[in-house]
Amino acid sequence: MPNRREFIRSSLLGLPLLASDPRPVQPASEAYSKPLVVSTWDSGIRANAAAWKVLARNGRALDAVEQAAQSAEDEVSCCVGLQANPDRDGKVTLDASIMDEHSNCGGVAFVQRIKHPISVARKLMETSPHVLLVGDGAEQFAVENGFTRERDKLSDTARQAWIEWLKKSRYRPVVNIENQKPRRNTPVTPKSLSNGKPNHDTMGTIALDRDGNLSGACTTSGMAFKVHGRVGDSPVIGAGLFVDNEVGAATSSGVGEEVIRICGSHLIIELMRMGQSPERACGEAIRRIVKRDPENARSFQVGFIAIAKSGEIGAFSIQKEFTYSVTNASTNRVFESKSFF
Ligand code: SD4
Repeated sequence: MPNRREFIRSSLLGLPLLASDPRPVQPASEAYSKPLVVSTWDSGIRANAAAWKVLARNGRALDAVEQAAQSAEDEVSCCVGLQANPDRDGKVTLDASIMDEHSNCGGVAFVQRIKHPISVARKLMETSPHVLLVGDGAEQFAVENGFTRERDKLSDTARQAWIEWLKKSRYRPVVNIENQKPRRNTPVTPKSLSNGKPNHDTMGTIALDRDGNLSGACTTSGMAFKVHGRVGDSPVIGAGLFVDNEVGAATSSGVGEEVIRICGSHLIIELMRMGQSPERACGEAIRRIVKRDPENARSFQVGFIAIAKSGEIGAFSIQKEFTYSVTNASTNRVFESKSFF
């Protein structure tokens, strides 16, 4: 079992982080020591590794979450970024947002051919008076700021998936998720999950750094085969991402329209401000979504994760099998959240 120093060293060297550590697991409702990073899904464990390189050197949570999002955007086998599934017209369109400990925030939506929308969002946040740019304007802003326009080309896997989808051309959100069957409230080893091809489209990452500051980032290709021009929750501050440095940080994955309707991430932070635990607040947000349309709620997934200023974390989803990854100096685990159904 690696000790803390080995763990940090292996992380810094970019080695695979621990996978099957048999230590008893801290329940999600307990506070984790800082620095700490939590990402959506089991592929979040790789995003966390990128974030950890920053956090382990006492870096800023903002830099850590940007690194996590960039690593997801880079990953060829991932479902985020330019290699992801396209919309129904065969175009990959990306959304991203970022928020720091001072409530600075930035988002870009409906961006094509830009590899790191998360960094365009950060650039927007840091250099302009605006918080959200879309489409051509966002791309123009990116190019003016030194980002390269990539080739307009689908990955082979995405092209195959799109061709398959065109046979029926029916838009229906896929409920889950990554092909794995973790037991409820037990840790899941990333190794045991890696055979499954992920079919989620979003990486949300929230972090608490050694100084006690919170930040978050959310990056997505959006729902696969969506209508051209559709934008989900991920670039919308308060929906797919929200950070309040006095309270906590929250982010989401799943059907963005449902998250936008309840201003999900903002709602969670406000419930936490009123004293609810991160898990309870995530659960309340999920209940509001389900309550609006209980019958339909069985057919789609939404999952939230949250970190409190204290280091307590929580998650909740509509359906089973929403997983999230937690990394700090003593933990590097994937958990399955509690779920409504
Ligand atoms: C969206 N929330 O665009 C994103 C999609 C997602 O796993 O999370 N997929 O609505």
